[in-house]
Amino acid sequence: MKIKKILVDSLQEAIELTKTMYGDKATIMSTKVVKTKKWLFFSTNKLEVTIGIADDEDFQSHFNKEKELYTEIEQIKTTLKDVVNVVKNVKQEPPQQTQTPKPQYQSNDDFSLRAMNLATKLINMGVEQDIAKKILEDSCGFDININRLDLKYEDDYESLKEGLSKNISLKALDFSKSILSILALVGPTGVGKTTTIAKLAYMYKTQGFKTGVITLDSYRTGAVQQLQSYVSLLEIPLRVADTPQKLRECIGELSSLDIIFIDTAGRSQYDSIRLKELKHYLENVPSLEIALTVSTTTDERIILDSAKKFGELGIKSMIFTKLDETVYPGCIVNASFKTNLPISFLTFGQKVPNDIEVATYDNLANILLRGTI
Ligand SMILES: Nc1nc2c(ncn2[C@@H]2O[C@H](COP(=O)(O)OP(=O)(O)OP(=O)(O)O)[C@@H](O)[C@H]2O)c(=O)[nH]1
Ligand SMILES: [Mg+2]
Repeated sequence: MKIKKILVDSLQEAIELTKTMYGDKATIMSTKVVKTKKWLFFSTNKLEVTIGIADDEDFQSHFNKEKELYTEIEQIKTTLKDVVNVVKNVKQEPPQQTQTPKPQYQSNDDFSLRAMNLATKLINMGVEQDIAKKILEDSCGFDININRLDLKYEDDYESLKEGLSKNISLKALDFSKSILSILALVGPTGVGKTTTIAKLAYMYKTQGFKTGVITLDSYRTGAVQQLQSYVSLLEIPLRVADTPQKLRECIGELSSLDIIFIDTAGRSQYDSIRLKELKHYLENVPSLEIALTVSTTTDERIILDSAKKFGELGIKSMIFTKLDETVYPGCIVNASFKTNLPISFLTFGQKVPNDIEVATYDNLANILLRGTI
């Protein structure tokens, strides 16, 4: 912008002059009264007017800026229209299905609240979600009043028993007082085979069966003495067999009994040579039933591996020990469900002969609901 100063007599003159000289580009910026010498000592008052004259570029850039502003406003208008359209379309579209999968037991959709509480208890006890769901479905019936699956009975205990009975099988060993039965316990080391044999021999003795024990664990230091101390206390005959042939002889010696329990040395499920050796002992033994003994304190994957490897011996049921030492008895249900092997006995302490029970849906439901038999 250029600045010019002019002297005029009045503001009116200044306005007219400015317009004539510079046109619309000029504006009066300020005025002030000044004295001018006219002749010798005479002076007159004049109005000094400061005029601002805009450059062409100023106009151009001003014009350009305005133009840009208008373009920007137009763009904003278009964007707003688009946004309004999108919002309208969203409103018209049917509500989209949520992608988040429904948590299995946190929805009221399928099960009643108390049914879901039961599922939560099972899961907290270590039962796998899918297995818990299966058991729950069988513990429930459809209640038309609430339009949901609800527990079949008033209390969760009875309902759970029903659910368990549909999914887990039990093996009640039908020992007879007229025919000789033989039960061998096999399994990994230290799971409680010997202790359980002593408990079993006594339990059936008190039920009127004539019981005896044969141990194949002759080489481990103290193994025979351990069993001897139990059976002599219980007045039960004990034999030691260190070869398959000797085993047959021992069975012959005890053939007048009703039940013979065979204790085996613990061996790793991954030691195929020792498993074969054991198989050699047990094959062709008449009326033989083999039970896999596993501890509930063992990792479930190891229990499943044991079931697979000892399965080659022809196991027919599972005995779960050391229930007193776990807070996750759900592994019993998981293992039995996955292997399809029935459960025969449960042990829950070191005391011989007391801490053992025949597996029932009652004691399983108790363990799962109350954590104790
Ligand atoms: N807490 C608890 N301990 C048990 C139970 N059953 C056995 N035990 C203990 O587990 C330990 C091992 O028991 P054993 O009967 O010797 O085990 P095993 O399977 O015969 O062992 P190996 O012959 O070495 O393979 C002992 O200290 C037993 O008292 C049970 O139900 N609960
Ligand atoms: Mg033993």
